[in-house]
Amino acid sequence: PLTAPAARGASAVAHPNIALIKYWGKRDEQLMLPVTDSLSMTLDVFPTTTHVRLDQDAAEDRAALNGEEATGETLRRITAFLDLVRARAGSSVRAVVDTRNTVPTGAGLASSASGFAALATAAAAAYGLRLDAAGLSRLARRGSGSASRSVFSSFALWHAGTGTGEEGDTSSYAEPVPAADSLDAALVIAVVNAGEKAVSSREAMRRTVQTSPLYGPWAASSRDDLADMRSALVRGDLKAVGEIAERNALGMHATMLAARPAVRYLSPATVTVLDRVLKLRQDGVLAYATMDAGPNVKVLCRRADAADVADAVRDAAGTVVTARPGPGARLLAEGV
Ligand code: 2P0
Repeated sequence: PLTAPAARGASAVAHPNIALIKYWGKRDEQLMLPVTDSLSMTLDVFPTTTHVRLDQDAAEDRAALNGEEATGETLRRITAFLDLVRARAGSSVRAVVDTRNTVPTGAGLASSASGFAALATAAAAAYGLRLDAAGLSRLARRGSGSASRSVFSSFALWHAGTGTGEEGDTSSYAEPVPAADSLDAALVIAVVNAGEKAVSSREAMRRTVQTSPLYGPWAASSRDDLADMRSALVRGDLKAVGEIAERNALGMHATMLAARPAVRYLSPATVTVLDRVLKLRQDGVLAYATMDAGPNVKVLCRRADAADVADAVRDAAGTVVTARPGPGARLLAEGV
């Protein structure tokens, strides 16, 4: 019909990020407000590309992940996110979402970070929301906390924010953090197991905050880690960056091991890779490990050492991929 507006759409790309200071625990699950600040490196590998097209005639949102129709919890999360965008845009029009991931989903390889950063960027454009980078980061946070950081390139700090309700929502977003140009960082990703995890990070965080006696002490020490990390990045001190990142990640895993019942993402192959990292250090190679909500290990090292680090861990891992600091979320096309 002549009255129907033209179909509106947009596509965007975003990359995963790996936290050097971890986000673990929410103080508000509805608004996705974290307990602590976190700090990450956006990667230059495993992009997610997402297209959002408004469909005037549709009664429900539809989504496809790598060509497969989304259902259940996955579709519910995407619809809930689009509802937020629609509420801000004053729209009730449904959308068709097509998303392509190059990283295994739900394996602790940050697929929800790149996924919701790309969805936020594309959906904001498709629904005509004009957001600055901080606004986009706040919006992406509502899809998945870690997505707030993937809006930015290289190193990003996600502020936990203060207060509750609107004050909390407004004050919790990510922004770029300065790092010395001389900082020479690569991340060797040892994919020990690309299968989907048994306990979602959302459930694991909840259980940790509610039951782990180690949670409070870790959150307190994480504040010190963050301050130390910021100054190490500015100095371009890769050794300090690695030491701080490794202790912060091991501490996070300690909090979940102490939860009741325990959450253990680390597998025998994870520990084998950790042994190799220790051996590399004994041999004089700067190499430090960090692990997220899964058994995979990401090894921070100098670019020139990445090939040696990859060789050292290859027999313990299925796949090894080397990443460097990568780009922020970006709109690819609008109006299509
Ligand atoms: C992080 N992780 O800082 C931490 C470290 C996993 C371990 O952010 O519930 O998918 O969607 O906000 O962001 C993974 O949790 O969780 C995560 P929700 P998310 O990268």
